[in-house]
Amino acid sequence: MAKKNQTLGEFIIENQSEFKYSSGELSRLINSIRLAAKVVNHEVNKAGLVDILGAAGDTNIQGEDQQKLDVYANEAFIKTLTNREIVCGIASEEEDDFITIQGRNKKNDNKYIVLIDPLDGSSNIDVNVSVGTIFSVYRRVTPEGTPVTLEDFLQPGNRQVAAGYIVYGTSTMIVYSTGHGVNGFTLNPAIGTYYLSHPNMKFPEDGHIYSVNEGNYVHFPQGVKNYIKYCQAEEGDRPYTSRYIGSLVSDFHRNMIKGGIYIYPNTSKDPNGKLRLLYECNPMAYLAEQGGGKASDGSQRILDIQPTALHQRVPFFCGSKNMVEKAEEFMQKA
Ligand code: P6P
Repeated sequence: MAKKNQTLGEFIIENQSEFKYSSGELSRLINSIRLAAKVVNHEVNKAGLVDILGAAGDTNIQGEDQQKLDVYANEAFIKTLTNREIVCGIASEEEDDFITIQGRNKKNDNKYIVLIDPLDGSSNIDVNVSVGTIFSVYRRVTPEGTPVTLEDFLQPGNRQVAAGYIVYGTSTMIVYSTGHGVNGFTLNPAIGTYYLSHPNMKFPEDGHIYSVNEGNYVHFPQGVKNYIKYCQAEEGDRPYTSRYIGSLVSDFHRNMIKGGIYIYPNTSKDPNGKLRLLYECNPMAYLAEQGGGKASDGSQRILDIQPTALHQRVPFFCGSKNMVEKAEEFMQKA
C-alpha cells in the first residue's frame, strides 16, 4: 500500500511481494533506473552552464542531430543497467541495434530486457524546457542461457512487466508502474532521495486539454482535423485548451494530472506518425491504462500491436478515456 512521503527505496521493498516470479531482480532493475535518473538529472540541470549543449556531431538512426545530453543519458542508463547484471539486453532510441548484456559469468542468465528513450524531447534542452526518459521492461521470451534475439524485443506492449518515465522539469520525478497502478516520486535534490509525492495516480476520465502540434494541421488525416475543430467549438464544456510542450513525457504528465489527450497522428509527411512504438508509445500506453486512461493508434489498442521493427513508428492517441474514444469516433467516421 502506498504511503505518502515514503521513499522510493522503502516503496520498492514494501511492494516486492507484488512482483510475481521475481526474486528481487525487478526491484534491483527499478533501483538501477532510480540511480541512472539521478546521474542524468544532475547533468540536465546544469546543461546551460557547461558546453554540453549542441550537437555531438553525430546523427542517430532517426537522422536527428544527437545533442551531447542524448549521448550522455544513453550511456548513463546502459552503463547502470549493465553494471547491475540484471538485464540480458537493451534497446535504445540512440542505438541502431539492440545490445546484448552478458553477465560476468557469460551465461546470459538475466531474465529482463529494457527498452529506453534516454532523453525524449531533447531538442527542448537548449531552451530550458522539461525533457524526459522513458523506459519499458519485459521478461525475455528466448531460453535463458542463450544470447537475446530480436524476438525478445519485438513483444507486444501487453507483455510489459514494468514501464515508466523520469521527467526532468521544475522538479525531477519518477513515475512508474509494475502492473499495480501508477505511483509518482519526486526527487529531493538536496539529499538525492525520491519521495512518494503522487500515490496511485489516475488519469481523469474526462479532460479539457488537447495536445497536438497544430502546425502540421494541413497534413493531418480528416478525422484528426474534425476532432480538433470539435475541441475548438463553442459548445457545452468546449472550447478546450490547447497545450503542447513538444516533450511527450511533459505533455503526458500534465494530462495525467489534469485530464487531457495527446495526439501525434500519421500525416501525409509521416504515414506512420513520428513516435516510436517500442520505447515511447508502449510504455506510455501501459501507464495510461494502469491509471484508467486509454491509448490507441486511432483505432487499435497500442498494447495489442505486434511490433515488426525496433524503431517502428505508430500514430498515437493517448490520455483521458472519454477523450480518446471521442477522437477515435472522429477517426472512424471520416
Ligand atoms: P514535433 C520529441 O522529439 C518527441 O518525440 C516527443 O517528445 C514530442 O511530443 C514530439 O516528438 C514533438 O514532435 O514534431 O511536434 O516537434
